[in-house]
Amino acid sequence: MVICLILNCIKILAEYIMESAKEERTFIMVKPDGVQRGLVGKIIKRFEQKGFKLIGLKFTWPSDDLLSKHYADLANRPFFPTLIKYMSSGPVVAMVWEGLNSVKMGRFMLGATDPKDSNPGTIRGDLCIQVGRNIIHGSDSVESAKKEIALWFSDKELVQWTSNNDLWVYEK
Ligand code: IDP
Ligand code: MG
Repeated sequence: MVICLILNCIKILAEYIMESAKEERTFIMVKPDGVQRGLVGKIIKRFEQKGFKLIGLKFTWPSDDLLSKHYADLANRPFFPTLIKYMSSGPVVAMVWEGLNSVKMGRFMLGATDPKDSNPGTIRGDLCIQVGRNIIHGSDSVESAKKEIALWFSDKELVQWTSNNDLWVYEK
């Protein structure tokens, strides 16, 4: 009786952990060159087809101030001024995608920072050539995803919804 109860508790806990893991979020942004080259639909389609759930979407022309905060970790790099100039040169599409391992898988889907090192089949590997025009951003860790989502979106802009797709994307 007691063993059954303990096993049931473990099962409930495991289910809870799994459900939380499915709620991992990543921040993905189509950069100004991706927008100008008409790649927004193609990029959104890849994340939809993978099975991730769209939680937030914003078409916006970011300020230097917002971009400097977004890329604060790179402030001392020699390419920082040109990076901010590039990223503020036009509108971007900022997105939040949710799903199991969305941060790690999102990075795989993007490919390497420098397109010359990105495998074919990845977004950068298929759709761009130079590191300074690499069309897309994706969070590099769960911690940075949380920071980036909070920087680009207010809580009200993130949509809670149930995707019927999830029944077929996940085992349970
Ligand atoms: P990531 O975008 O793959 O996370 P980071 O190292 O965080 O790569 O760099 C942020 C962005 O800065 C890159 O996506 C790219 O646009 C730009 N960048 C990185 N390294 C260079 C470089 O050596 N020259 C020019 N731009 C660079
Ligand atoms: Mg980065």
